[in-house]
Amino acid sequence: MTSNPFSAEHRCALRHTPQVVALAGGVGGAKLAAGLQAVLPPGALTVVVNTGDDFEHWGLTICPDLDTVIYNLAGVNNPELGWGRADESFAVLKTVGLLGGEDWFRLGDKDLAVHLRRSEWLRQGSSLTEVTDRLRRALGVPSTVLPMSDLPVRTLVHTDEGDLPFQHYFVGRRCEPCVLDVSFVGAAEATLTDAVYTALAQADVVVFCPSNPYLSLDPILSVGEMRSLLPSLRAPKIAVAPIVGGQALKGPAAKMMREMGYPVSPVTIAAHFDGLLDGFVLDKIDAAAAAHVRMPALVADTLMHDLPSKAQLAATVLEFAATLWPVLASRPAP
Ligand code: FO1
Repeated sequence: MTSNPFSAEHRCALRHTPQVVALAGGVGGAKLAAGLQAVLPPGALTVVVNTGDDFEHWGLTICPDLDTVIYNLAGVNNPELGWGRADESFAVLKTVGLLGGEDWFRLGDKDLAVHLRRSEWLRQGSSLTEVTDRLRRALGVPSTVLPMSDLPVRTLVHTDEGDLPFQHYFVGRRCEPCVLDVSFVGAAEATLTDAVYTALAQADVVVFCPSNPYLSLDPILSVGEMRSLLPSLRAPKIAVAPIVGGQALKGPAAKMMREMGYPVSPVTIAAHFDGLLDGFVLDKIDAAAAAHVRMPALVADTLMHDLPSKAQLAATVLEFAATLWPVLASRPAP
């Protein structure tokens, strides 16, 4: 892997270690984050993570997307499931089930240790930002991982069967109910942390990872002044389409798009983030759609099946972003 993915020309233009911020949800976001970490110098990447999926379970605070990102960046993730840890056991889950407890959400034993420690630290008064930093350091992750807010924001899925808290829709009901809309409870009160604000203000590139736009990236955009801050940044903001060849890379994004009446196309994703992006990356299978994206678009191989392909996509996205630096350089600092 390279330690600086930018071309000599762009390295000279920058004159400092590049700072990259990635906005990410769970599986798809974590994959590209791992690729970005692989091609950037240590400490150059900050991942701002969706916490709309968080919930209280077994009396513990569970933060699935934060954990998925940390496990991927630490290389201890379960690549088959996309969530949880590799070489996991489920003895506690099985025993809780035998004792009549809730076992629909599959918490593994090693994973459970993370929830225990996080909940303990939160009870002692640490912020989610501080706790997340302790966890990523303990797992040897060189990148900064930040929750989108320290205040609770909870994704609520409005379906034809009523309103469902995110994990009840996603895991409990396996995304079966028809989605009418999505809202983020607590978003109006939530604020950006100093850490998120500073990372964005200092960023040279902001990447919208190929995460579900409605369930993973919209919660991040719902926090505080995020939507007004992004357009004021000098850093190019580049999204990678999570829809490839009419299908979602993972999860219910394509099904939700059909249910909400949108064409299942990367063009819909680009339009969804209209006004927030400076560039858009879509897969080569969707090359014909690039002409319908109303911003600079790059066609690339976006499938990430191993670390080299994650790193290759990361390098491609960063080099594309660097081509936009001269265009955006005249913007005033936020
Ligand atoms: N997803 C599932 O589909 N089933 C599970 O039982 C499950 C357990 C689980 C435990 C810890 C964790 O960090 C994630 C877990 N996930 C599970 C994924 C979770 O629902 C995520 O919120 C989604 O992957 C969306 O990003």
